[in-house]
Amino acid sequence: MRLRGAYVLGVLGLPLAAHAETIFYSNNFESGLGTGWGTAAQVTQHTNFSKFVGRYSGNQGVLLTVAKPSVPTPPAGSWVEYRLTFDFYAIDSWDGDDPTYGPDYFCVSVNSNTVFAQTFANQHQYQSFMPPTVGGIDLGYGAAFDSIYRDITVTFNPGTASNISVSWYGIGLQGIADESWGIDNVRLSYAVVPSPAAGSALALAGLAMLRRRRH
Ligand SMILES: [Ca+2]
Ligand SMILES: [Ca+2]
Ligand SMILES: [Ca+2]
Repeated sequence: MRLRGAYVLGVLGLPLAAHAETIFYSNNFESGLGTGWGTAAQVTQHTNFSKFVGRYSGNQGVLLTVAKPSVPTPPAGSWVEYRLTFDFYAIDSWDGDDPTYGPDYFCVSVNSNTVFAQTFANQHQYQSFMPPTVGGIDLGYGAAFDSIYRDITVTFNPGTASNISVSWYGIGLQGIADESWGIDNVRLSYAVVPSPAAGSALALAGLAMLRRRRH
């Protein structure tokens, strides 16, 4: 519940407009991977997707590790909220919640805590996540439909670790010719926001908006 509320807040820009956001990692991969990526990471180029990290299938995943920035001590009544934003490319015949061929999950964890776990479909509407920014249409690779989801935003608590390790991974996908994915435009940021007591009211408001959007 908190996850979806947080996501909608990011989409609607409510706290982003009110509180300055400091970006401490940003990469569109047009100049390559850069540092911090695990050995499975690779950059692929495609006309309709630009350069991105991918493609992956099956239960494969990719890891990014970034040093946790030193952040200012928040004033009383505030706390530091960390955010991960990225674009997700769902490529070819993802089955979403289909009982026979699914479920096909795409997930994200930060420092081993799952912060995103949603099903995606390209052949029908049966998925847990909201509709794509682009698609489903055939954008490339196999003839099956593909989808682009821009600016997926999740909030997370990095805990006391000195690094922030982000893992993106699929669960239950078939081979790369059938179902694959990539990520692009990855950003990590933080913002000083009202303390959880004040923030939870905003999150509930965001959740209510999401429910209206989905119906
Ligand atoms: Ca790119
Ligand atoms: Ca499948
Ligand atoms: Ca395709």
